[in-house]
Amino acid sequence: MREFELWGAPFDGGATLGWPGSRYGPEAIRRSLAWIRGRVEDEAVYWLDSASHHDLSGNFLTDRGDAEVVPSDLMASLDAVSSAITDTMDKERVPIFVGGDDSMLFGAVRGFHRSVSGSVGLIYLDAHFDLADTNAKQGGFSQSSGMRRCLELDRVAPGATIQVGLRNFNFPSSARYAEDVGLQVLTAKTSIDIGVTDSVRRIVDRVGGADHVVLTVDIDVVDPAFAPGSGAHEPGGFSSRHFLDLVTGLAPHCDALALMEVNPMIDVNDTTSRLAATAIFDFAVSGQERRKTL
Ligand SMILES: [Mn+2]
Repeated sequence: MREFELWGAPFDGGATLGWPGSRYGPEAIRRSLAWIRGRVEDEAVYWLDSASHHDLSGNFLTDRGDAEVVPSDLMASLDAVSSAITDTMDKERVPIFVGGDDSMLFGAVRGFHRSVSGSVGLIYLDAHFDLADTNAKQGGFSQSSGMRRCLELDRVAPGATIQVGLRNFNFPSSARYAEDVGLQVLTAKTSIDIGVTDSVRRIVDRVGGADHVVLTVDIDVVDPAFAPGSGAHEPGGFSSRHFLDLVTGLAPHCDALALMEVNPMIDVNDTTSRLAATAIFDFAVSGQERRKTL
C-alpha cells in the first residue's frame, strides 16, 4: 500500500492577477482534514460512495507541515517547495502538496521531476491555461505561468499531458503555445457532456505513456458556485461531485497531487477548504494502490 505525505506552501506572492489570500489555504484545509479524519475508527474508515471499508493503518497520510517559504521571496519559496517534495519522494512516499497560489506549482513539479528518472506526464485540472510567458505585468514565475514553466522541464512530456476543465476566454498567445507543443485539452464543457467515466478513460489514455504522472488541481476548475474560495471565478465549471469523482478515478494512476489556489479570504463558511480536504482524502484513500491501466 502506498503512503502519503502532506505539505503546505502558505505563499501567495505570485497571485498577480487573481485575489491574494491563498497563503491561508494550508491552514484552512488542515482544519477541514481534521474534521474528515474524525470519522476514522481503529485506523479504518467507511466510504459511503463505494460502500467499502479502508484500512488507514501505519503511515497512511503524514502531515509534514509547511515548506519553508519566504513571503517576500518567490524564488526562495519555489526552492523550499522543490526540496519538500524531493524529501518525500526520497522516502518513496506520495507527495500531496497544498498551495498557496499557482506559482508554487512549478516548485512542486520541479521537485518531483528531480526525484524521478523517465518521463513525467501532467493531468492539469484548471479553468485556465496558465501558459503565460514572462511579461511586464506578471514576471516569469507568477500564478499564470506555472504550467508553462513545468513544460520547460526536460522530461515533462507534452504528449502525455492533458489540461482538463478549461473554459471561457484566454490569451491567443497561450492557445498558440499549447498548439505548438502539442498539448491536449478536455474542456469543462466536453468533460461534463461525456461524463466522469469517459473523462477518466480519455485522461488515462493520454498520460498512459508517461513513466510518472502528477495530478495538479487549481481549485477554480470547480464552478465558483461550489468553490467560491478560489483565486479567480470562471462560471461554467465542474460540480463538487464531478470534481471529486474525477480525482477518485484518477488517483490510482497518479504519483503525486498538487492542489492550489484555495483562498479562505473569500471562501464562504469553509465550503472550498472542505471540498479541497475531501479531494485530498479521496485521492489518498482511492490511490492506495497504483495502477497503470484502467
Ligand atoms: Mn486557474
